[in-house]
Amino acid sequence: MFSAVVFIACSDGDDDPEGPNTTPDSGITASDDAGPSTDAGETDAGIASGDAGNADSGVGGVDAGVQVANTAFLRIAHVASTAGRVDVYLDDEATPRVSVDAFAGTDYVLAPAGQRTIRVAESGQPSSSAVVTATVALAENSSMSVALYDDEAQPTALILSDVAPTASSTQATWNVVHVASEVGPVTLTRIGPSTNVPIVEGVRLNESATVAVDASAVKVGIDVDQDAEVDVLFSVPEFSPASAVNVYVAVETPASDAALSAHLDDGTLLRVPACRALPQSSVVPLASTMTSTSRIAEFNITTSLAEIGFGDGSAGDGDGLYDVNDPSVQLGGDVDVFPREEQFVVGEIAYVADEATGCGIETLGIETLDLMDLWNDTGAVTDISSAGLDLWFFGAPLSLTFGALDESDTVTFTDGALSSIDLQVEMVLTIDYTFAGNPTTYTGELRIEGNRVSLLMDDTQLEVPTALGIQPLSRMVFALTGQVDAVNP
Ligand SMILES: [Ca+2]
Ligand SMILES: [Ca+2]
Ligand SMILES: [Ca+2]
Ligand SMILES: [Ca+2]
Repeated sequence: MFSAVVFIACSDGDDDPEGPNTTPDSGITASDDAGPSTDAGETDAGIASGDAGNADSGVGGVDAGVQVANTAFLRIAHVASTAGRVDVYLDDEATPRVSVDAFAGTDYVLAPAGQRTIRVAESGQPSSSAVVTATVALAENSSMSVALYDDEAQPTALILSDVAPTASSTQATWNVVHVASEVGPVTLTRIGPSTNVPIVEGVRLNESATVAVDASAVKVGIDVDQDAEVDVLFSVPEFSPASAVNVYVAVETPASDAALSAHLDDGTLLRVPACRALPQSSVVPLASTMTSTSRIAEFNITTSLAEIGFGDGSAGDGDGLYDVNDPSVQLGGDVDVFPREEQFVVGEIAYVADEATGCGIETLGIETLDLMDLWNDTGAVTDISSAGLDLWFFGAPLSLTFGALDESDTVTFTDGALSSIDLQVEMVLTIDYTFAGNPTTYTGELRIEGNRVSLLMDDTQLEVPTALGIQPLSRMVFALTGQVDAVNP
């Protein structure tokens, strides 16, 4: 259903209030006739003393519905990007009733019922410098909102009657208000999870429509050009059940896509940013910044340790080999185990984004994992050097391999930005110390949690065959950790 808007203010700075004769049908005018109490005594009584507490914060406002004779309730929603903080004056009062920042709202303040003039001036300016002037007929006990919005780069006011919430344990009442100047009728649709459901259809500029919507967080699409295709998506958070919320569809200057702001019943104005499109590419580079204490160690056959921070950090520096029992002692010559030092390239993952909207929290399966930059045996430079491991392990046939992905390996986007990678695959180091087909395998894992990457192994093998005979044991440790640069947790 549609509720008519009361009055659109002039934005020309004209102090002469224009009559509310542009109102198509308000239901307010009639009430106004019954509430003629505009005499000075009532205007002042009990009102002035209450404003100071409300003036700056919007907290400490009054609850609409608490009936005070000859009084109405008024609040401000400021979604005009062309105005900063403003003072809002009533009639000829020298002190502003309330002050409010751009993209903020106020709780209700009391105002005397009757025909009132509202003047909006830049913060600190007198009412005579008002940039917006509007008249409003305040019926006794009515609850009204003054919405400041941009109209052709000028702040303008729309005054509307607030709706009462419907009692519901699961739904909130949305009053969708179109204040996006130069935008035609808008249609709001609830997106998914399984089907899309219209919320309001064809709401025109300066009109509003009231509807009950699930109070839980919902994805909302707005069609701004009447082609039945959603143009902008929003992730609207949970509202309190049985609350009434003014949902403003506005545009900011310079022109942006439609923006949503929700004026909650506690006076808070909640900005709901538009969702971002996911990157065109569904490939995420795993380039990671590793900690300098990341290390690989073998405790028994080679008793050797290599650590990224060892050496002078220059290209080709020796990260090993040091005595695993006394790292101050270098065993033999320099071995460059980590040619890229802390700046690992690792590889990349790819995901399928077909169903993603870039709105809210979305988790997508990882389809492929490519770790060719972490280690490979082609002779190319990799994060862990194949040549370095060969030098370390006697030139024995050696490989570092990784297991397959499964359905629990995912990427998570929060409003279209990569916020987490959750990935775990097996990591196996195979070394044939006999050069004759008797491989020893050590097992660990590659794990990414959020933005933290780790290569972890602590595996002890017994009776290890080597070219010099059976060794009783070999303990292999990988302890490499870092952060994946592409993830913003
Ligand atoms: Ca469209
Ligand atoms: Ca180093
Ligand atoms: Ca190095
Ligand atoms: Ca896995």
